[in-house]
Amino acid sequence: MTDETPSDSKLTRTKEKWAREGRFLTGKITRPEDERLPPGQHLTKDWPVLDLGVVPPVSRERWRLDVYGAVDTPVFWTFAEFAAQRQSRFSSDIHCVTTWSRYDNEWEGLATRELLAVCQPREDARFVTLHCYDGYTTNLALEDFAAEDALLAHSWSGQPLTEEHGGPVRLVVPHLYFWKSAKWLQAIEFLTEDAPGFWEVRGYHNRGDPWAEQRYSGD
Ligand SMILES: Nc1nc2c(c(=O)[nH]1)N[C@H]1C(S)=C(S)[C@@H](COP(=O)(O)O)O[C@H]1N2
Ligand SMILES: [Mo]
Repeated sequence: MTDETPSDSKLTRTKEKWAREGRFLTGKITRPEDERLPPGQHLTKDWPVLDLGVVPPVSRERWRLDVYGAVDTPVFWTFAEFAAQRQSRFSSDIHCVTTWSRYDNEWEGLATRELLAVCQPREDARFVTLHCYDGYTTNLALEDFAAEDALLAHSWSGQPLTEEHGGPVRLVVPHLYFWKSAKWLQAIEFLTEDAPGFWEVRGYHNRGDPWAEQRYSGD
């Protein structure tokens, strides 16, 4: 451990530099329908850990989820209340902007579409910002958050999500680069205006579609 704050860490500075230099861009932007691996990615079988370097201590007992902002029904759940909602199991691929991809991840949790049915976003809600227990944030357009395979996951491969991978609960949005999949999820804020998050204000693309290689701002 050092006394550097996460936003001033070596990793953060290195990734900001990659964004400035356009590192890992292949220039390929079309997706052949039968290709599962996005351009510039390579497959890995293990599951790397990537975050700001601070694992916030939050047990299932202490975990809370706040859902607020431009919604008709704000939600404040304990883990037990969250787990009592209708559960889904989805299998999906992970694509990290640092070029690793991992196939066939088995997730279990609350589908974002189920959450939307509960909290009822207002007509003018267009974006969500995810707030995390480590201070990390990331933003999504409401349509991306509402993807049919997106979920708030508490388990992976039939086991509780480990703390290094974002337990008790993380977001999983499979069709976008993995930095959009917020670990240690604490709150979901619905917004009428977009509010770029931690990496989005540090040179990373606002949407992050791996198939269009939207790695950095301006790609
Ligand atoms: N709360 C939080 N969520 C986060 C991050 C983070 O630093 N803090 N890093 C993001 C990035 S850049 C990636 S690639 C993935 C990594 O998830 P993993 O460690 O489970 O592979 O988490 C994303 N979600
Ligand atoms: Mo990442």
